[in-house]
Amino acid sequence: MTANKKFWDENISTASKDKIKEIQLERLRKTVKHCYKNNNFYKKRLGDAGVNPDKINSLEDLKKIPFTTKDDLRDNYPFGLFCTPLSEVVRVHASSGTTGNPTVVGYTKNDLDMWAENLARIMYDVGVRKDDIVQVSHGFGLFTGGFGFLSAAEKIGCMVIPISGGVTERQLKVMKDYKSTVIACTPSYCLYMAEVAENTGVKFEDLNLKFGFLGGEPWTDSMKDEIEKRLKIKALNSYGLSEVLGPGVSCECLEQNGLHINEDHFIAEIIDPDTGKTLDIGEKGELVFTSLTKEAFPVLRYRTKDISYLIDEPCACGKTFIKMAKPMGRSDDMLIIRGVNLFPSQIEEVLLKIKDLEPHYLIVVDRVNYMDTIEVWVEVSEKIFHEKIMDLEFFEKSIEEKLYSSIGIRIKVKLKEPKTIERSEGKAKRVWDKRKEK
Ligand code: DLL
Repeated sequence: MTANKKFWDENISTASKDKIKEIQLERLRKTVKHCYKNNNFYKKRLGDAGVNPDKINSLEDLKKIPFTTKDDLRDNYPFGLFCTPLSEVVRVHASSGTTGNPTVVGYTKNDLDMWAENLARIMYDVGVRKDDIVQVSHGFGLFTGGFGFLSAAEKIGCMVIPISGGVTERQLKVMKDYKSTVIACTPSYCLYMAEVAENTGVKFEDLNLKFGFLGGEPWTDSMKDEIEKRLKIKALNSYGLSEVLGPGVSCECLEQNGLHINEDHFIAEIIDPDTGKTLDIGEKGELVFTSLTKEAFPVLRYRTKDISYLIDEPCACGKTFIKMAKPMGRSDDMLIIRGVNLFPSQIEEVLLKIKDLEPHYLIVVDRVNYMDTIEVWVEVSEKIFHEKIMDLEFFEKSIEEKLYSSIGIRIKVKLKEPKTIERSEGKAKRVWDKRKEK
């Protein structure tokens, strides 16, 4: 790899549509066979749907393959959807949120290499080079963000600072002293850094940052403008999900009008979330991915629940991969709080087990100083409230601890007088997401 090449792998990044389709078909055939042969769940699923893995004759045949869902992953927890022996698996990650069965994903050595390759290609193609210094401020752990960017940047040959999230003043000091040129973190954390910088007199114009690869949560164009203005960087939207890979599934190029999907490794479809019907290019619906090169944890038509649409137009950057519009919400009720995925049902499960609470609650999410905040308002029983037999502040703290130990994020609890939380005659409104009103 020479430092002045424009693309990481020009043959692939600028391949013709036909060439991409040819690669996709060959790899799809291989993946379907691999799933069928090496995993009982997929064998039964495909068999029940009448799919003969030896008869995948065109990409159109993809539509015959049944969808895979998060519930399938949960039902087969922890390793039931792995398609290689565990002895071949060298790493696992898991989707954030720890109540119930999280979704565990596994990688063989080849999978890790393929992951690094996918993300390295994305980073290189927008201009990251060996002499760049990459500050990875995504969490390291079961979350895929930290390790994903670490391996990709190392593959390019960059110097990596695996600083993880938090301790923002130190982040800024490191950024200044080590002369970081690239940052990878969530967009909300990026803006929070900007604020801490302003309060502590750090000026981004004096630093060396050029690019931010920002993702892990939805963000708007106005947030992008704000980040670019305050941090003086190109803020590129990076998308991915653990079930499919982690970061590295798709990312914006410098044109910033859609996220190129690494099409030689993933086939993207958009479906109507209600009917499952495949929609056309440009039509908005749920993103579905099929992996084409994964060994330990391939996915066939995985329903992401993310809402987007596909853009199939020539791009000025020269890449020919199809693009997806930035995800604009979800078709389920999953919340993303500071990068952590959370379902309201996880909170409910904890609350309903606590004596003296009523089953009336409201989860209030907001973004204050660019950081997500989350509170839960919950009614206490009449008895507790009127007889004042308990220190309510103490009770709140004990509920907060219970939520933290089972969900893994700090949620502020506010106890409310009985019958003060609005009732509903239809579906209960359990979440008030004030971020959507901003
Ligand atoms: O968030 C992977 C990742 C890490 C992507 C770092 C980019 C950067 P999960 O924890 O499994 O994986 O969460 C996946 O997060 O289905 C989306 O709902 C949401 N998400 C991820 N990136 C974006 C983005 C990682 N750029 C879930 N825009 C996905 C909108 C995003 N939503």
